[in-house]
Amino acid sequence: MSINTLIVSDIHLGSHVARPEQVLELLKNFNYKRLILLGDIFDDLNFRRLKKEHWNLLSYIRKLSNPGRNIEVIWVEGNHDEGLIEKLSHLIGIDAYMEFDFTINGRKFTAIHGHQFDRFLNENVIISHISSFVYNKIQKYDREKQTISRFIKRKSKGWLRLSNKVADSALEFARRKNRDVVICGHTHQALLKSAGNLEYYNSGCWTDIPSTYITIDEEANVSINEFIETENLKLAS
Ligand SMILES: [Mn+2]
Repeated sequence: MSINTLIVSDIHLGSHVARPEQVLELLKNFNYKRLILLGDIFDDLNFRRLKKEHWNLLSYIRKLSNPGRNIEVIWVEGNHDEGLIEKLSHLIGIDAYMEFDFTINGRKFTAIHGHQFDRFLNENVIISHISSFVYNKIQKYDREKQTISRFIKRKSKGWLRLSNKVADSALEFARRKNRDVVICGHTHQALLKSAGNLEYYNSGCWTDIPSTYITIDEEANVSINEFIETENLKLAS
């Protein structure tokens, strides 16, 4: 299927719940002119945690960025891959940004990871590290269906409040920047919110099932999609 832009965020390579094979399948499923990796592509700076499948995905992304492919590959920095950009962007061969502006069919987009709008995270880094540690532990013991961690995420009022707060701040950011659409990741919660003519989309994450991603067509229509695994991949894994 041909689209203009494909956006994925929060892959968290190196973590136990990363799904590099599924991301790779997604990247191969579409034809696109632009790929935006919208932050938290890596879980942390410890590369020893990267397995073969994680490196396979990185080397595919590197191939995509070959000039002959005519695909613009963009990496927008997230809070988990903070500090990695300088070291890695040339190794993987892609351009890195704090925020990235683009226009499709006259519609002005901005893509930013979203932790900038998360005051709780910024002001309480330690508390948030502890809670994400607990969340990761739960996910680790519940890898198959991830029912427990998804239940916690769905039921947690704090999480929904955060997800909404990031949306509102991002919409305000887009208004000040005079953009039409703002796209974020970070909250791990796929979401669409609008305010007047402005639209906010969150691409969700790849550490939960179903994993989600964003597509933008040539008319600048945006959609949030759930990834559906093919039988082939299910049999192989
Ligand atoms: Mn993040």
